[in-house]
Amino acid sequence: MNSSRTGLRRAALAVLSAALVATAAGTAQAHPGKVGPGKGHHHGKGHPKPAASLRDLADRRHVLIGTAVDTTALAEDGAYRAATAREFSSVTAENVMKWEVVEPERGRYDWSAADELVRFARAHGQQVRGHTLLWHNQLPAWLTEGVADGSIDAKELRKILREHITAEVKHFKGKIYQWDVVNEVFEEDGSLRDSIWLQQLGPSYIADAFRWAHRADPGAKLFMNDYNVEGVNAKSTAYYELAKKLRAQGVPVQGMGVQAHLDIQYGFPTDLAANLARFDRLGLRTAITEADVRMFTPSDPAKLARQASDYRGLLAACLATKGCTSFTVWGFTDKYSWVPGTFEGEGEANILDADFRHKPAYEALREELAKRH
Ligand code: 9MR
Repeated sequence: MNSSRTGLRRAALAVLSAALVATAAGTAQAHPGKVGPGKGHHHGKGHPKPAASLRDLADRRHVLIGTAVDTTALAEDGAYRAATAREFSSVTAENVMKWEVVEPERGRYDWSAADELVRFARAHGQQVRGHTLLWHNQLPAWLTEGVADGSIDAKELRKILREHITAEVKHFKGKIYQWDVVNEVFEEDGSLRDSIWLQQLGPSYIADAFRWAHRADPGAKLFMNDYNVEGVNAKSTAYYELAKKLRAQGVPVQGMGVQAHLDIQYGFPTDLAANLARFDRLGLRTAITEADVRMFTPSDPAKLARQASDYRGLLAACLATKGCTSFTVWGFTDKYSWVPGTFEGEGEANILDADFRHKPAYEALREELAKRH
C-alpha cells in the first residue's frame, strides 16, 4: 500500500469514533424529501422519451459533470466507453497524467495514454481536468531514488520540478481547463505534509509550482486539491489560509478542489457548502474533484439510500456555490474502482453498478440536476 492510501485510511480511522456517533444525525439531515422528474411519464405514442443523461441536465445548470477515466477500461470495454461519452462533460485522467507515467525515465516523456484521453474528450465534446502536477505519490523511481541516494540535491530537484511542470502544462496547453497543481500537501492537523518537496525545497515550492504552471498556460485555472477537506476543519482551514496568503502575494492560485472520498459509516460533512462558500468569497473557484461514497459490502437498500443521499448532498453543495463549476466522480461504475483494493471489505462506491445499471445514487444526481433553481 502506498503512503496516500495509508494516509487516507489513517485519517478515516482517526475520525471513526466521532463519526459513528454523528452518522445517524447526518443521515436524517442529508435526506430531504424528493420527487422524481416525471418518472415513467410517456411522450408521444407510447414511446418513452429517452431519459436525459447527467451531462444533458448539467449543461442546463452551467456546471460540468465529470468522471475520472481508467484509460485501460476505456480502450478495452465498449460499455464503459459508451457510458463515459454519454454521461459526462468533463474527464480526469485517473492515473495517466501522473509523473511516473508521463516521465518514466528522466527527460523521456510519454504522453501517449494521456493524449489518447484528450482525443477521446475532444471527439465527445468533453473538457479535461488535469491531475496532477505535484504529488508525493506515483513519482518515478529515478526521482525518489535519486533524492534518497543524494545524487539529486535540492537545487537539482527544484530544477527537475520546474521542468516537469513546464513540460506537462505546455504539452496540454489550451486543452486543460483546470489543473490540480498541488495535490494533498497538508496533513490532517493543518501542517504541511512532510514530503520530499517540503524536506528538500521548503514551503516555497507551492508558490513556485503555481507560478511555473501559470507561465506555461495562462488560460488554465490552477487548483489545490485534497481529501478530508469537505467540512471546515484544520486541514481545509490550512488551505484557506494558504490561498489567502498566496493571492495577497500575487501567486496565481485560482481554485480549491475537494476530493470527497466519503464512506457511509461516517456522518455527511454538512458544513461542505459553508466551506466552499468561504473559498468562493476569497475569489477562488471550487470543484468536487473525486467524489465516491464507499460502504462495507455487500450493499443493501438502506446503504444504497444513504450513499445516494451523500452523492446528492455533495452535488447540492456544489450547485449552491457560484464558483463551483465542476463536479467529478472518481470513476462511475463499480466494475472499476480503487476502493476494494485499498479499504478491506469496502466497495460499491460508484453511481452505476458493475453491470452499468443505475444505482439510487445515479438517480439522486439526476434529480438534483433536474431541480428548478
Ligand atoms: O484511483 C487512483 C488509483 O488507481 C491509483 O492506484 C492511486 C495511487 O495512489 O491513486 C488513485 O487516485 C487518487 C488520486 O490520484 C488522488 N486522490 C486519491 C485518489 C484515490 O487514492
